[in-house]
Amino acid sequence: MGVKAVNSRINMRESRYAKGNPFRSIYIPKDPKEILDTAFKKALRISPPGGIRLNIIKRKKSVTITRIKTLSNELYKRLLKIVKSLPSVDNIHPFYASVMEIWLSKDDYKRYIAKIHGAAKLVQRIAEDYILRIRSTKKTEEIPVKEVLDTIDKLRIEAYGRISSVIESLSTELARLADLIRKMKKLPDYDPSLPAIVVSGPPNAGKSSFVKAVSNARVEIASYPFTTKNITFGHINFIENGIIIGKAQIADTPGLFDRPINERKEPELLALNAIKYLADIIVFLFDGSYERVMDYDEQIRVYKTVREFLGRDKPAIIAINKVDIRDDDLITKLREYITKKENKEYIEISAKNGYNLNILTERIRRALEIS
Ligand SMILES: Nc1nc2c(ncn2[C@@H]2O[C@H](COP(=O)(O)OP(=O)(O)O)[C@@H](O)[C@H]2O)c(=O)[nH]1
Ligand SMILES: [Mg+2]
Repeated sequence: MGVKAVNSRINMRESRYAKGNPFRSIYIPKDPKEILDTAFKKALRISPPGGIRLNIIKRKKSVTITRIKTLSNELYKRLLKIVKSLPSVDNIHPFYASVMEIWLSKDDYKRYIAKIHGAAKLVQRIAEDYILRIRSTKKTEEIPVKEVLDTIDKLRIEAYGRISSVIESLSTELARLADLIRKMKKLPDYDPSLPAIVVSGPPNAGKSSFVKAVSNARVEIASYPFTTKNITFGHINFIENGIIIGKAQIADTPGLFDRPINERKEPELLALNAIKYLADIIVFLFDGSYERVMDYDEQIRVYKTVREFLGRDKPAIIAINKVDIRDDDLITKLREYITKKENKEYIEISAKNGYNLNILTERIRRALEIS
């Protein structure tokens, strides 16, 4: 609608971190069988060399050696690809690194990767060893052809067996990594070059409704708590006189309950990590309605937790939502607390009917120093 950006790099900043979720395009087979099957298929496609000049032993040696080589090369390549595809936890944005630790410690993550790498090298060593042994089988006066062929078969079966068990020994590591990747992929693509607003508050306070109202985020809204289990990003353009003067990303987060950290569920831990590591500012929504799921005291304690995770140097913008179905007693108490105890201003909004949302976005813009 006649809106244009004066400069596509408005309020963008440098970052040492890449844009997006570092686990986005990773695939880890969760079962070693998958890796073995593909490699064996390739190896078994090798057919014995033709030609009548090679004797039966040479033919058997040749095909067996090529199969073992192919098998180990395929496995090596596949395992190394897995190792290389996994980001180094020390180089990814701290948000992703700390969320990862909800499910898998950094040490285990590193150990698993090292074990896969070790397995790749071990497979190659086993293959080389057996290839040498197969090469040195010979027919002699005492050893008839049949026996040589049997030895080659025996060595081949042994090599396949040892190689397979190396791969199978990775079952725990692969399963845990695959599971981790599946969970990590659900995280949003954070853009470190843009400021981030994190919307937080108790369950059912209208966080998703607010994010949906002010951004392009596709979020889920429902009339019961726990709808939002994940973090979703939307983007906001700040517009003045028909011109985009700034951009930000805004995160919808799961609601927080009033309980100690060790009793918090995964969605809450995600929310707290977003507050701690992604937020440049937060918008805290109190639920000021008679339909609230949390009473005054609990809401205040949730607010205090959020403040603690945000750190003192970052601003929190406070709003009381659902004033269209307001509980006056509750709102009076909240107002007392916010203005007297916290010495802060707040704004009454309705995410549902849009009341005061423009003023709230204006406050966000000022807090982000976009002008
Ligand atoms: N009356 C009223 N209902 C609202 C308002 N904001 C959200 N809701 C409703 O409250 C419920 C929870 O909203 P949601 O945005 O999912 O809350 P969240 O759990 O904080 O993300 C939904 O039924 C919304 O339609 C509001 O300002 N006024
Ligand atoms: Mg929600």
